[in-house]
Amino acid sequence: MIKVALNLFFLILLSLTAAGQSGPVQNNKARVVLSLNGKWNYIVDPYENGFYDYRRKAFDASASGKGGFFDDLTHTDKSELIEYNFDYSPALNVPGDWNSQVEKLELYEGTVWYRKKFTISPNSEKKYFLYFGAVNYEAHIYLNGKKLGMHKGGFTPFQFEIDKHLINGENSVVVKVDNTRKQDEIPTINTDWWNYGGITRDVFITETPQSYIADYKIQLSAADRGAIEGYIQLAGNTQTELVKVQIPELGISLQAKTDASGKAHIRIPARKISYWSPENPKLYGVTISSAADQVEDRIGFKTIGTKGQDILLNGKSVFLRGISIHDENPLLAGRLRSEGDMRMMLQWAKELGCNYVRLAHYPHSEDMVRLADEMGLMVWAEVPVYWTISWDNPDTYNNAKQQLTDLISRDKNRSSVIIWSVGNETPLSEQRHAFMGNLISHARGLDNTRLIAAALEVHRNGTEVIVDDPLGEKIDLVSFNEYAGWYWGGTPDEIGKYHFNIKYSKPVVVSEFGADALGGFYADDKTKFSEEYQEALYESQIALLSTIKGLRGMTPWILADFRSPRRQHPIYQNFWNRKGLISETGNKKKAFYTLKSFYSSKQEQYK
Ligand code: GCB
Repeated sequence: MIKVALNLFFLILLSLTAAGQSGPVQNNKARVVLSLNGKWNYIVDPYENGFYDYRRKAFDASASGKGGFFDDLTHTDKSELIEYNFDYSPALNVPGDWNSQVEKLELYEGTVWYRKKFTISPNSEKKYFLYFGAVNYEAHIYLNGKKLGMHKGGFTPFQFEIDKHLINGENSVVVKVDNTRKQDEIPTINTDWWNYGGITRDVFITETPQSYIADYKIQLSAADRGAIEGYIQLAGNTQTELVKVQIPELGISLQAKTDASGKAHIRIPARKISYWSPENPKLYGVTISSAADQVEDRIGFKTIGTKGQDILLNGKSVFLRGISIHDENPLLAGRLRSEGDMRMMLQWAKELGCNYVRLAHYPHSEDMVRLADEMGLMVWAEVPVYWTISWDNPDTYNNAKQQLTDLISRDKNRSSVIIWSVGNETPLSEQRHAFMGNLISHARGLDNTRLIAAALEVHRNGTEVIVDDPLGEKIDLVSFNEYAGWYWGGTPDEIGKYHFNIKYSKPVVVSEFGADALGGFYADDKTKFSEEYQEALYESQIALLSTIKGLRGMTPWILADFRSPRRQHPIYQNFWNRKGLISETGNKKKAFYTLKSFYSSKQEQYK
């Protein structure tokens, strides 16, 4: 009864939130006219003095809409009272988190104001958007003192149309960024990663014609490898018009007519496609054009599916030789800032023998996913529905759904993405099943060309490790995190006594196992935090997991050490989660080679 009521409630919610949501222009970077990356002046504002008056009323909601730091004032009259000044304030690099740039902000959680001045000569025939790749977590955006809007969610892009607010000449953009953790948000207060605050990804201004290509999906049909399918969506002054898709290398040039809503569905028979795979990361140049607009992309074509306990990439059974990765540079702590940082991480995964990466636990940047396309790494992409979130709160659900929508919308043309994951280690309850179940249906509704998964938990009964979660019915893979030999189950030599009882006959892709090891700390294989312990654990885990008949992949935890306030041992951890196979100085630990050798045998087996 409760279940039915909850489902009904979520259904109503789904229909209420579906309307009017539109993400950023597809492939935004291909259209940049002005990058706002670089130095931004900042003011740390722990009491939110620049946002609320002394009665705690928001300035931007007052009758004048003025009074906050977003006015970006400087003294013009010596008798004026102004208690801030961006011009004389220090600067932070954007993209970049504040924690790793300013020592006193290392542990800061709260509000920081950012200000950037830029000059532009807008063309009245064009449209302009102010685009943010990601801001963690809550952002209030103002242009020339006017509020453009607010965005929540630290890892997904958003944009505002700014034609009406742009000035010919100097403009000021002010962003209030608040990374305070809150129970009802996504993620919630408790995570095992650093809560890096700030404008962590690119900011730019995009220019388009009045009628512009807002979105497109151009992918191989899930059902037919001989057809490219998808749509083109125009926006702005849309009317029925002809749009075109060209893929010169495949001899494709297709015209289609948009309907009254500006959308044209396409289906293109395509023979002789060189299918995308890790061995052959072939990307085709694709041009999408309308009467007024044109966008270029590079897209690979593949299918992914399951049959029994097999995962089929382009119809062929594959083993996912993976590793989990956080969006963090171990060498220069902080979020990955540039293509070089990202390439380093993915190159390490390649050296490990990977054909697959789990981009945990939240959307990584679009650039990372594009690099995976290019470098030939399949991707598990995830939203931060992590641990114990507020399952009963409709706002929390809407937030999770929006983040999932934005992730899928952004990366739906990326050939590397094979899996959308709706969450990690969420505890069993009716409310959680409804919440996650609805996210799964939502993801399927948005994209039928990828697998849907979630990292589940195991439960134990003696030496039996049980995977029995109602979500298992709804997802395509059996994926679980399992820490035998670390959080439970004794030392690595004792792992062998366990066996699995998995309720679902689907491909098994183990989403995590691992052990902390301080790089360069050598001891015996029973000494926690030593490289030998981690190495022995990898050997025993690989032996244990190999007993699972349907094992088709894994992403051990994790490629590189990463920072986490939960990890406090003063000798071994110092705020670092040490489960990396690579240390924070970039050294490969012993277990790196254990996994590498297992992957090389799997590569041989699945040739
Ligand atoms: C997990 C979590 C991951 C943690 C890891 C750990 O199960 O999914 O976010 O970092 O364990 O090291 O405990």
